[in-house]
Amino acid sequence: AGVQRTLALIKPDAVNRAAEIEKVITEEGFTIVERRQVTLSQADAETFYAEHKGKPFFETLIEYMTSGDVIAFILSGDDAVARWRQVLGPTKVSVARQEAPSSLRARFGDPGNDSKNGTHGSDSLTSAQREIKFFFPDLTLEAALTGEGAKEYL
Ligand code: DAT
Ligand code: MG
Repeated sequence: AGVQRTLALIKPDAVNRAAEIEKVITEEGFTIVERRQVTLSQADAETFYAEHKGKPFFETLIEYMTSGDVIAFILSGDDAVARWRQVLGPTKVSVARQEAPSSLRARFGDPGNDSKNGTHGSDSLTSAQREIKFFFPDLTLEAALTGEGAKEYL
């Protein structure tokens, strides 16, 4: 897939363990291109997760994402989008603990709540571009690009 950029998040209740998570990021061979700690407003969180509006977990998710600061990263690396998703493990913490016990969601998610999985990663190059622009709107276009065929996604 070549070198790509993806958007990673440390969600509010995992921010106090950011150092451990950043260690995994670098040990897994990703380069941290940009890092920014922000508080999401209700509107920000609803925009970021717009695809999930109307789902039964939406309100819990928005409440969680606005309960404290998040840390956003642009990660760069070979096949970064898919590889970062692999490091995260399955969406649900309960499933991650069963199927991928060494994954970030198994290690840093809240086992009592499948919404509180502690970390995020873009699910495609298209999502990565949208999410990088969302968290880093001031970057130049070139700095926000992700993937060899990035222009196709603009
Ligand atoms: P992912 O974050 O793996 O891309 P997603 O986009 O389907 O997963 O959902 C976004 C977030 O919403 C997810 O990280 C946690 C929460 N969520 C998803 N499905 C859920 C469910 N069935 N129950 C509770 N929370 C859920
Ligand atoms: Mg998703």
